[in-house]
Amino acid sequence: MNALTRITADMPVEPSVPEREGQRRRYRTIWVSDIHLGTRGCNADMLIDFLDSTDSETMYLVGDIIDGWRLRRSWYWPAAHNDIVWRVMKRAKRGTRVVFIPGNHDEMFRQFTGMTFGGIEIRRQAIHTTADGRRLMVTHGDEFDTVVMCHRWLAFLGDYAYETLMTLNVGLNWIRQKMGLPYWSLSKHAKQKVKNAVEFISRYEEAVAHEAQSRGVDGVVCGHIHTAEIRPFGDVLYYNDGDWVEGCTALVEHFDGRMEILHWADEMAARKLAEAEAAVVPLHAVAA
Ligand SMILES: [Mn+2]
Repeated sequence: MNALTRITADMPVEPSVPEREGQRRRYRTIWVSDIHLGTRGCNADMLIDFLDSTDSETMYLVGDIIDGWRLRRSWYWPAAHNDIVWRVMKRAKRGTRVVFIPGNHDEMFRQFTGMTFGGIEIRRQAIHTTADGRRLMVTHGDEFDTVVMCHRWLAFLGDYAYETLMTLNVGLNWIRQKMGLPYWSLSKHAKQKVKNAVEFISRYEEAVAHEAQSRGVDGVVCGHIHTAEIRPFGDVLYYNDGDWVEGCTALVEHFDGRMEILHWADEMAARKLAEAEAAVVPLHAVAA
């Protein structure tokens, strides 16, 4: 029994958390990756909020959307994870072009390359043309682990320590939320402290950009290393849309071709602050 069959069998007609009403921010393109549905580390509530707040003409799911590796070990599929699948399928139904590029954790979908399921196109890679005419190669990016010749990252990612860190991250943020504090990524902070990880990231980015240059494209969009970035390497632009386990980020293209990384934890914190400020009754009103 594969994960795909099981997930579709469990799929409800309606999501457990209904879609939020109201105006959505519109973009030309949205890229998200490394959601890792099926793991406790996935920040599903934040992603649901993001999906309910935005819309786009095209949406790329840049791999590691469903964590098949983890699901095979133990089944973990809460209602919020269904809600995300439901929302993505709903987007496709409403007319967004949804392209799914499987990563290494959801490689079981790679066998369906070239097919379309529920309006979602499955591709191995894609070429995206921006509004200002630039050609970007879109790929998950796990193939560059070996190029970097540094299995440190895999060792780091596959590590028991990393998983423990992810679980701690969820617990810590649960407590922070109860205390009214915004989301803060423990794992992201830890990674910045590990010299090897920092070194790996920069070598990885360089390898990906080098490949893009040799293919004659103007830039590359990938995920995989859970580190959002927009960085030029020579004439090539390297874009990484980040992840929804640590950073909770998405890459977006505005209608004029301008690219931006959205940090959703910050966006949510700013919105909550604005709502709280709006709810405060001015002192003089109380005194009167
Ligand atoms: Mn990956």
